[in-house]
Amino acid sequence: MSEQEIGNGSADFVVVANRLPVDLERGPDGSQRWTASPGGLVSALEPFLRSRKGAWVGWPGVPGVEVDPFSDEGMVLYPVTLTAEDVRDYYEGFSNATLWPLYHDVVERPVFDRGWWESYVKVNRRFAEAAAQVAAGGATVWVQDYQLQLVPSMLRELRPDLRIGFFLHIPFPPVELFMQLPWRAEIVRGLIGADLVGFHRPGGAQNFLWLARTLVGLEPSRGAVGVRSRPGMMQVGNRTVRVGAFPISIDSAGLDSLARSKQVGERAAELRRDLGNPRTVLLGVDRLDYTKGIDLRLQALHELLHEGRVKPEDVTFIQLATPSRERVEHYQRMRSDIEQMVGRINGEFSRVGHPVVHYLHQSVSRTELAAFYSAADVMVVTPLRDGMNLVCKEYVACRHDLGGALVLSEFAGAAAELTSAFLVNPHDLDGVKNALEAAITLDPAEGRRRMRALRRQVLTHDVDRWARSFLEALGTETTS
Ligand code: GDG
Repeated sequence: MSEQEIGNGSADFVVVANRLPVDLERGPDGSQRWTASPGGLVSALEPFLRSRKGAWVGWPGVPGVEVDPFSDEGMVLYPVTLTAEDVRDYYEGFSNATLWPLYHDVVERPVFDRGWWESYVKVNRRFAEAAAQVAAGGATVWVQDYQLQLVPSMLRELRPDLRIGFFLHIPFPPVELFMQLPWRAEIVRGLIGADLVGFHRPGGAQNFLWLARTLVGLEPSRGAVGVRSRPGMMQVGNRTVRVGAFPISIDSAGLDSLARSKQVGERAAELRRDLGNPRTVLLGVDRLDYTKGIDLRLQALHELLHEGRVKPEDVTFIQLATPSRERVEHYQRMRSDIEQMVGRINGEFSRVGHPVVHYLHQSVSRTELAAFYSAADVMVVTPLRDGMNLVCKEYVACRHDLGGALVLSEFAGAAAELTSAFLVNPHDLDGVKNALEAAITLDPAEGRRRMRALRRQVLTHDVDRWARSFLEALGTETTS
């Protein structure tokens, strides 16, 4: 592609997401450099982006910088500029202090602020305009996640020739909660600009269909097939909008092979030695977020230690809590609560040189993370609500030795697939304690049986299958 073509109606396949798959970093001397931030989504979509003329529209992660579109190994990166006010109002405000808590069962109270909403509309329009600019005639555009729910309709207005898909990575809430949103009809109207609206779970798709009927007066298409396994359909003017469930997953084979590597095996053994070879290593891995139930699992551990059901000399609990949204108030409060609980447990139960809880507020490399998963006897995943939760699938993908046990919240989307885990209701503290104790004392043969079943699911349902099934339902050619 020539330099003149970059960003100008040249891409056959466009991903629109809040963030670009690369971050712009600025040095103290004002210099700029790009660093890759590869996540599951990036690796799943890369083959599609590179095999056709692909483009990715997103924010480079730094406020107030204007960067021209550029080409990176066959893919166009199209940066969208956000000012410091946009970051405060559209991103930290409406996206993360209104929509995030509202869509996660109002675990925290959502803030409804008219100024934030205006910013959300304005920034969504900017993303839609960028996508309209870069997409070729008849291109497929795939819009990602809750920050960009108005983009489908805005983009359709600008470019009726495009095929538009939307996928929501977080739960779509029960209708009673969604109805609290002052701008509920606008959001639904934004989403129905897509040809296909995808959710992790059929329940989310059903809620959305009901709201589209109730708030916007849409009728299901004749012959709609329901949303259990095939997309449901609605008539929007002379268009059909399909709605369905597409549970996301991970690069299962890639992680399996990383976990089998000598480097990861040795590092996992070293980690256990460093911990003093405890009988049981428990592990939590989460963005530090109030939806993840980190406090609940600490409380469960605290009570088990108190009751003597778990001996401090036998267990070590590692909580890796990756820094997240540190400027949002809910997150600051939660961080100090969790750190206080860690201090309390360690104060009461640790010995010199042997803390019971190892709390890491930092992020580690993918290889190090695979070693943590490989070293852990019990993986503890207790969100109050989670769209899917990839961490539990990653743990399973790393356990080629069929070791380890998974304690998993029923309120993670993944629970529908990982039925051989110890499933818990995170609101039921006694239930969480019982599950932790059962996982700690699990008979190895039973553990292997459970892990084999979990691996069968995770290894056959990977992120590539997810992307293909979404794009096929959207009617996009996926063989290349
Ligand atoms: C949203 C939805 C849905 C974490 N710490 C480190 C690290 N991670 C990686 C994990 C995992 C990812 O971050 C977290 O993904 P989750 O799915 O668990 O959670 P969210 O960030 O909330 O994601 C969620 C997802 O979107 C996809 O649709 O499943 O429900 O909330 O991949 O491994 N990775 C590395 N170092 C860390 O310290 N390298």
